[in-house]
Amino acid sequence: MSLPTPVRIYESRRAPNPRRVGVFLAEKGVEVERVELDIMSGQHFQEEHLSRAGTHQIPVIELSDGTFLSETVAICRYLEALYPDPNLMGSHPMEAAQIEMWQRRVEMGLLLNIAQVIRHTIPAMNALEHVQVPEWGEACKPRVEKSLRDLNARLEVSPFVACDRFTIADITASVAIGFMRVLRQSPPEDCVALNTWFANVKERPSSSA
Ligand SMILES: N[C@@H](CCC(=O)N[C@@H](CS)C(=O)NCC(=O)O)C(=O)O
Repeated sequence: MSLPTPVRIYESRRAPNPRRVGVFLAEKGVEVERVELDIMSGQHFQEEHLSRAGTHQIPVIELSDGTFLSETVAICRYLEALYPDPNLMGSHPMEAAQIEMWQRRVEMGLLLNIAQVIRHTIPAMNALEHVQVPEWGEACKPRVEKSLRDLNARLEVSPFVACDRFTIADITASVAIGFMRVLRQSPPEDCVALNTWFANVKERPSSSA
């Protein structure tokens, strides 16, 4: 069966979720046309974009049969099936479950909380959030710190986030930590394992995707 292949990705290069797909594609060695949407001016709320996948959010990927897919991990799962090497989501059921477990932990514990701090405490982000609750942004700050320390503890006993090799869990975690630049922050200096892992991940060619 020949499966439809990716034609273009609708994204905003500064946004973390499209970046996760960009890094995933780069790790696979696959090049896809990139269409930049200006989300700060609301381009993604226009009908032209909404009609693609039925959501304003990015990333959205367009396939050769005209199908549009949204949701970062759903997109990555399809790309993993199309381009199995290198494996980034697990090569047997237990490994796949463990990678998904860690991916989800860093997505919900780290990336989501960093995004909430950014979206609710930076006035310019009102363009996306529409109703900002600065107290909520402040409440998420200790959650970010806890997630960073939990991840550091994990990386003290494992070379990568989910297992002994680079996976989608490392992509989510490293993109999340990179996103902290918007807050002019980085992980605490005493998170040595985390900072060492992050420095190594930044050396990968996919990191500049
Ligand atoms: N569940 C979605 C979340 C995507 C998401 O939050 N995208 C952000 C960019 S990182 C977005 O579209 N922001 C624009 C907005 O919220 O209006 C996924 O994983 O793809």
